[in-house]
Amino acid sequence: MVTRRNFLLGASAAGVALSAATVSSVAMAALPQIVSMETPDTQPPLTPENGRPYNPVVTLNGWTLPWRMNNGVKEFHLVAEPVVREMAPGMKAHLWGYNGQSPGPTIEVVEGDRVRIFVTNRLPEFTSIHWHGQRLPNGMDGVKGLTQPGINPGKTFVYEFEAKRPGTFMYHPHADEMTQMAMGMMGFWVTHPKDPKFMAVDRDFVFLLNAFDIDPGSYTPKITTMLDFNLWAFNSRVTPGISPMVAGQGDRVRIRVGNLTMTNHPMHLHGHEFVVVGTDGGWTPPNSRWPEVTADIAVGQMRAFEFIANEPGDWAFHCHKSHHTMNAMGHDVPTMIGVDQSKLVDRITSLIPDYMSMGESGMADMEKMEMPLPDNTLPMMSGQGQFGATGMGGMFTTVKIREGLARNDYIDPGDYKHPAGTVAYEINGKLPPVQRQTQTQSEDEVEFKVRKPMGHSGH
Ligand SMILES: [Cu+2]
Repeated sequence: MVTRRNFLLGASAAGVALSAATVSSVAMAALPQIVSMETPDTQPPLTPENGRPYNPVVTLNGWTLPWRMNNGVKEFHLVAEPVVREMAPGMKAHLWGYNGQSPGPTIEVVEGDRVRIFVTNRLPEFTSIHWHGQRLPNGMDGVKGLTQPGINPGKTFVYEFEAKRPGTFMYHPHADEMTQMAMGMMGFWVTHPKDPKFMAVDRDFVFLLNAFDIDPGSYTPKITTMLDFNLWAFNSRVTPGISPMVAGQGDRVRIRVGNLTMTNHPMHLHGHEFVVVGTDGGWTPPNSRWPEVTADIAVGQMRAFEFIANEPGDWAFHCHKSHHTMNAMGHDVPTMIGVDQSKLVDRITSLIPDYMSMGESGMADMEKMEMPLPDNTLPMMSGQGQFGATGMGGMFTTVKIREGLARNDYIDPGDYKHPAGTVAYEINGKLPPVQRQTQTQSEDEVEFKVRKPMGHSGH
């Protein structure tokens, strides 16, 4: 079992740094310790060692912030600061976040907890934190100018309120949002119900949807981009950098997702039906739930999906917008399907010897594109499965369901071993003749027009 103490001990080996506040005034010495995470790996659930009991969540490629109990108040310390986030092996982004990572740590409290959050600003400009979805005094809502002045660089503000409503929440700046959210400033918040048996599940995964526009070869997101992002992420990670969600066969699994991108994402689960048990406003009434395999999450919304992990296997879980399961390289390639490029290639290679044609039979060429990439970017379609390239990037991961997993076992079990005779296979045989249906219109009267709009704005 993972307790807070052995989590911290284990995690310090894995990269948690406990650092004293750099500001050495007497006032700062009274502030809670700053806990910082150095690795983008998924951390084990943080089982509470004080306060009321709850069933902790697992943050995909993230972690939960430890707190200090001070006269019955849970005290947290968030530090807004520039961070380096590995988005997938081979690509690092220079982002803004909290306590060493973007997104910041997940905050977990219990319904009715008194919560005090110290927010220190180490950014070059003012900030604030809005506690998205919470019931709280108006002056704690974090809207710069409207409910508080900005937190200037080097300053610390304190927010304090009672976590009144159980459910799924987010936090993010409400000061220069376009810059600060495009730079990765956001975090997850879960208020657990007073009764740990209420809505209890075996596995409870949480993550945010976010998006960045980072040119291949560069490190910093373009903050003026409004829709045309090129990296579609779960918790500032893209495939192949996103951890699988591991579950035991028969487990009740919850996946909570918050959307802080600038467009909607239809999230799709393979092999199982889920119900939406929670929204940003709380738990859904049981008689309002219906089974589905895809649920759209609009900008600013949270959804909690639940399903029984009945079917063992490696099941895809991804955004169903196919350009959201791609990475940065090759986003701007024109459609070349059906275009015979051979004559063109001959003429271009006489001018540019290294020229290579692409896309003549679809974009699958991109999967095996092994030409050198610029520094610090990811191929558009990567991801490897046991049968070869998956051609996936961006908002894609798997739910790995295995028989007989221990309750707290979140370690990637590797590729699913399919029982004999259960994998689609190639068959060799003579194709039967085509049976043509009678048509009222002759074929040469039918005019086909295939037109694709240029550009790809309006994601
Ligand atoms: Cu999407």
